[in-house]
Amino acid sequence: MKLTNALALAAFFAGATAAHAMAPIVVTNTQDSGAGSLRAALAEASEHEAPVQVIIAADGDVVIEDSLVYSGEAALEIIGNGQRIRTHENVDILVSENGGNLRVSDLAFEGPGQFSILNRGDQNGEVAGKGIFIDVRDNQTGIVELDLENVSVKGVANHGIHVSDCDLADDCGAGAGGGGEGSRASISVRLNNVLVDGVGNGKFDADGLRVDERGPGDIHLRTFASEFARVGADGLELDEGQDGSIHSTIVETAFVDNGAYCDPAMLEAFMPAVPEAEFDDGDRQPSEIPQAVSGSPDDGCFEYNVDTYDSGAVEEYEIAIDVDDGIDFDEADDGDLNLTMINSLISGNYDEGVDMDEAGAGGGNLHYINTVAYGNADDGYKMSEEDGGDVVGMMVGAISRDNGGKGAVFEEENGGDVRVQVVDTHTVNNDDSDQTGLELVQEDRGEGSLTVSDSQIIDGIKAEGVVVNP
Ligand SMILES: [Ca+2]
Ligand SMILES: [Ca+2]
Ligand SMILES: [Ca+2]
Ligand SMILES: [Ca+2]
Repeated sequence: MKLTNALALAAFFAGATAAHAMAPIVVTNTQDSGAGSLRAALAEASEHEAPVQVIIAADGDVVIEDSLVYSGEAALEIIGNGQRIRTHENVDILVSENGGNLRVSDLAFEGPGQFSILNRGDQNGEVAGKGIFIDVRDNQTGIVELDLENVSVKGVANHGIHVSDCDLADDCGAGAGGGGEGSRASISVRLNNVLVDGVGNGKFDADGLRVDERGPGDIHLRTFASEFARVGADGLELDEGQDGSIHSTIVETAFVDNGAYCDPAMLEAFMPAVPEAEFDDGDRQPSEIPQAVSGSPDDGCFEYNVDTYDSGAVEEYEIAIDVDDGIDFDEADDGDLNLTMINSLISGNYDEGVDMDEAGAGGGNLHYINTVAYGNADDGYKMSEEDGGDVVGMMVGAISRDNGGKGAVFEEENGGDVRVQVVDTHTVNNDDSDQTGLELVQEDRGEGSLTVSDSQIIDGIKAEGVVVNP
């Protein structure tokens, strides 16, 4: 893999040099189509086999009726000057349909807005539109790159930004438990001063930024000075299935009020009187418990789980409304989950603030440095690891308060250790002050240690299989 990536990188930089030799394509008007339009520039760029720049020299909004599509495989850079690209139609706004790298600066992308579970974008034959979408080729190799600087994405029904290396398109699901196959390529996403606001409200499971990575290859993410707010599903979701890891660094980025598409206040009326129950063997048959919810504004919002005994009788069932997180990573199969957050805010999200799940070989490495999680409906920060691999965590100058779940959770199953250091950190009033500022769990083989210094864990520590060094 290393050699393959190095060769691909060399090829990319050789290509980048060629780009400077070729004159940029200049957009001279704000028309939807025709000579001098952005659409015409993308069509011309698609003909080139070398990387190409498109410069939007015209002032004013570009209002489009249909998606802007780049079909080249080479890198494309679109340079704006603060223009808005708007549409009243429920369509993808900008698409790189053959996996070409995309770099965009100084542009705003605005969908129709006004979407909600009562005004969906995925009904009556419509396909919910995305803001910026790269579709990776099945045979792609190297690193697929998306770079956005001074960009905003608002008002689309589906994902605000989506990079898909998964052949099931929008049906890939999460990393663990998800499906689909992918290319050998890795994915790199860099965001600098990017705002993703009010997207993903027209469809179930539509995120602010979504990366689906399958087959070999990693996800590399860097965000700086960015914000994900009022997204219908997760502010940021990375799904890394099969071989490969997640490497992420999130700096000065905010995740605020995400995850409310499946609005609990509205959907509560469709819930059964008893949403969960356990039974002795033989007490209840599957026909005698509440059935899956139907007839609601979006039945996909209800998670329905039934476990049965060998006899066929019901052991337990649970029905829950599927709200979403500020940040949600799923890393499955071989590879690690690496997250470093610095000077960042996670607040008011409808499920967890930070929800990390790692399965298969490989561990979780978490650094929360000067981060604040408050007012999230479930845990402030959660890391769950299973199968082989360790959980290594560090909180420095972190705050977790007033969350509906626990302040911070580090839990590990099967082989592997838990090692967490907490320094200069403050937790208070999480889960109604039920002694759950910090929860550490080390199960099965392995050891656990927690070191806490210069910290105020007002709502207490729960440790299972973990030695606490005050
Ligand atoms: Ca891949
Ligand atoms: Ca993996
Ligand atoms: Ca693991
Ligand atoms: Ca263990």
